[in-house]
Amino acid sequence: MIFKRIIALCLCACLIFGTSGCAKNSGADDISAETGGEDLKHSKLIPFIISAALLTGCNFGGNESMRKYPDNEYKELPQEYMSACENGGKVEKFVYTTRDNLDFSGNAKEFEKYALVYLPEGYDENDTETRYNVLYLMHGGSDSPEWYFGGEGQSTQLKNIIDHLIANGECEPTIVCAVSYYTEYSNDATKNCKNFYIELTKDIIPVFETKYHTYAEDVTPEELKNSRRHRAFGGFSMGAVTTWATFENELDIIAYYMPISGDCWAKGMSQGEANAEYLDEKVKESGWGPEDFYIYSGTGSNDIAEPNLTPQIEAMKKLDSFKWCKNFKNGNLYEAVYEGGYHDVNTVVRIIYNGLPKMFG
Ligand code: FER
Repeated sequence: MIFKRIIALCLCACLIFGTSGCAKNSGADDISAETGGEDLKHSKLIPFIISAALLTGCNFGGNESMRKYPDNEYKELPQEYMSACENGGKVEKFVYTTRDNLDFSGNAKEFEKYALVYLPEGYDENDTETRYNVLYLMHGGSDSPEWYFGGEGQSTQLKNIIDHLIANGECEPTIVCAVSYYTEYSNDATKNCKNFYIELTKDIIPVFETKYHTYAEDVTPEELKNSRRHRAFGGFSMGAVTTWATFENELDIIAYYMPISGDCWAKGMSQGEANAEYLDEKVKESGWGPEDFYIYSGTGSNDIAEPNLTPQIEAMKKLDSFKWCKNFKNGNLYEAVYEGGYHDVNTVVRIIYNGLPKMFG
């Protein structure tokens, strides 16, 4: 890859130094105006341009991955994506041990919990070479991982949609881990959502990413950081509240976020400006910059959370850490709106259908 880049750079250098007018031009419009009579000279450059593009893998995004950049704009979900896909993945249970992570007495009782895991078609536990992106996904109030994936061996609309996205090459094969913030020690959703990131990082990720073949080659903090662009967190309603809380705390190891139909509650519900400012401060404290993370948010136009979420996103647009964009090539923040959508699964599957292809890499 590096070798190819060096050749490509040499070709680009030939291209630049061989074209007399380019250095003087300041903008695309100027270039086309000034080079109007130089068709012949430019036709000689075409093979160079093509070979440079081929050698760089047509990747002008600037990082080593072959990341695609589809436009962020809301697209309607094709009807056929809702029914079963010929080459589908499977859903299984992942069992892990956790405890009251806020009980520092030393007596916190351990107990078992599970997540429902979507594994893409072709996932082979014995193939340790192939690596997969991972999306951790949180349900809404009084629900469970079943809300997304039904249960072990089951198929749901969401599973079908992800199967189709992967089968059609619209997103890379991705593992989806549907988690829950409910625990044996607390049913206080607000408190659980705020603190779920602790369970995620202490009890889930180290075990989950040892068992499943994510991009983390091991689960040391350093390796989780190296693989952060292959890790996402998303959720619906209280799951979105959890997503914002995870964003506040886990930028080191998670680069992509998909909060659906729910605002940040760090400064209280429906406090868009205060929460936006708080999130901006958290980004600055983290040391990461606007190029280091992406937020693909979404909601329905009739969704009860829309009047909470949209003003927060509007406030975020005005702050340094966030850059609204129609394409993640140019920024890190977007909110998709499903016209006519309510606070329900129909909105959620459509936002995930739109959001997942923008994640990773
Ligand atoms: C919101 C975030 C979360 C919201 C509702 C919720 C109406 C969740 C409520 C619940 O599950 O009780 O912005 O707006």
